[in-house]
Amino acid sequence: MALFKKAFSKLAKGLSRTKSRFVGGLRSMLAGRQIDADLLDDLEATLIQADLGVAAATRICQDLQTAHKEKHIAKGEDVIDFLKTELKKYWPESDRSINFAESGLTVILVAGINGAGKTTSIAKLAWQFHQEGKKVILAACDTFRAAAVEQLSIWADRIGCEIIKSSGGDPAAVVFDACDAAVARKADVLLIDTAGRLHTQDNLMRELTKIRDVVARKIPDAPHEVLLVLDATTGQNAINQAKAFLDAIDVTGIFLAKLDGTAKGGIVVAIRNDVNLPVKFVGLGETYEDVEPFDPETFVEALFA
Ligand SMILES: Nc1nc2c(ncn2[C@@H]2O[C@H](COP(=O)(O)OP(=O)(O)OP(=O)(O)O)[C@@H](O)[C@H]2O)c(=O)[nH]1
Ligand SMILES: [Mg+2]
Repeated sequence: MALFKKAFSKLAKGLSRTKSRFVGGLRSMLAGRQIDADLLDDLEATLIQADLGVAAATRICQDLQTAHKEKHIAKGEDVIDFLKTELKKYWPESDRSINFAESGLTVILVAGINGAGKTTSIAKLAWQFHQEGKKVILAACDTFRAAAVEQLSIWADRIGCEIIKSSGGDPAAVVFDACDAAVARKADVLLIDTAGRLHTQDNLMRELTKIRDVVARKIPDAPHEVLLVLDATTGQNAINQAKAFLDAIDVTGIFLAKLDGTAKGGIVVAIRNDVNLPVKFVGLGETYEDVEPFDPETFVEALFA
């Protein structure tokens, strides 16, 4: 319960922009109104504005119309409770957690476009696993910029975990070494940082596939998770990114960074609805503590609190 309260208040704070813009707007839009075609139009527009995506917005409005016809719901104010119940249904139980290896090393590959929040999100995961008593190793496979390796090293120092880097410029070689090191040192989790790339850059997407293949050859059943970091402030383009990365590296889940920086937290719903990928974690700030596992119950309650 204490854990729930902490997660709840962190999320509520992180979602404050979405809350004031989307939920605030929704409440005043619904107040004192009957459920009719006009209200349904306004609701659909509000949901689309909050980045839920057209498909999810349409689906929710259709379900609302049905619920109204069946007399489960009478007036505008009831729509909030209806939305809460509907939204909570979007994410199955299997969505919630990291798929850890049954025994031995768990490998998590992290990818995304430039500046999405990959390195920071890795620090957040590393810190969480470290708190749980796991031995964590980071692989600095963003070899494009010296500053990228430096950034990851600083996080590793702060968290107190090891980092594998190399002098060479080949990310596949770094990941090869990192897999060996993680096994030799009996690490529980290997987190792989990669360079940012646009989902439209074929050669760079192939490089990512290569990194993935090296991991798969070195460690049985690896990578256990392929997390795509999406910047919550990018809006619907995040959906296109997800589709392209899914094609290249079989993404298993989303780390949705910068949820604190957007007024359109509805993107969480669009990701589920439009790409059918689970959001596993949300980033809520710039320190390594600003992370929460994505739990729909807590998320929806915090959003409408
Ligand atoms: N407010 C907020 N800022 C974040 C969050 N996650 C990352 N950032 C910031 O976003 C910026 C980019 O983060 P990085 O982690 O360097 O992103 P990256 O994807 O590794 O970037 P490249 O390696 O250059 O492609 C930094 O200023 C971070 O502090 C978050 O959840 N909330
Ligand atoms: Mg980075």
